[in-house]
Amino acid sequence: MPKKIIFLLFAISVSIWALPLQDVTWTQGVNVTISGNNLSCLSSNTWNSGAFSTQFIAANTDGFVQATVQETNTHRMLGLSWSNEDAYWSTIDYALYLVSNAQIYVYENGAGRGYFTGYATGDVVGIKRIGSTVSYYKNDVVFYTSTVTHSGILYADASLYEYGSTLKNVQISGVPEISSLACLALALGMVFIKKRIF
Ligand SMILES: [Ca+2]
Repeated sequence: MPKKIIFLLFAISVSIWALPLQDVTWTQGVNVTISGNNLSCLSSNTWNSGAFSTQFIAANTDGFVQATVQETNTHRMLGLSWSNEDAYWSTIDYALYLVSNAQIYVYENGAGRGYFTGYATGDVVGIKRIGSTVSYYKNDVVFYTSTVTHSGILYADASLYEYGSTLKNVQISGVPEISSLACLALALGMVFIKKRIF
């Protein structure tokens, strides 16, 4: 294969897997108000409110989901899951649990991993996957690394408890998308190949 074609195919493959940070688009909302990338709970003191992201972190790809804390006196979980079983807290594969006493716990598929740190309004909290290792962070500082590895696709998953509890400005990284650069490379490649053949 000509070197130019190899280069173009390489450029296309790199561009298709660009991994920008983007706002989560929520779907499968249950008892929540969805406003942009924000969630607000409509249930009253029951774990029957949640939503799931349309985007996902690609398999074998580094990525994260994070939110900016608003209130410090409610219960809600933000996490990563490979599927959306329901809106309940215990079906989130990797859940960062913001508790009403301003403490952060971690739960994974319903199994408690413990208490790790406090939180305040304005903190950015999230879960990231590097390689196959999943860890939890606050303001870019990791406070717990999971012993359960995962290398497949992962979606943002959320569950909220009290009426009015929120998950704000939820963002995700590691999402595959075809960028404009990929489209340009693809167009140039098509022109180049056409000239070579015809
Ligand atoms: Ca769920």
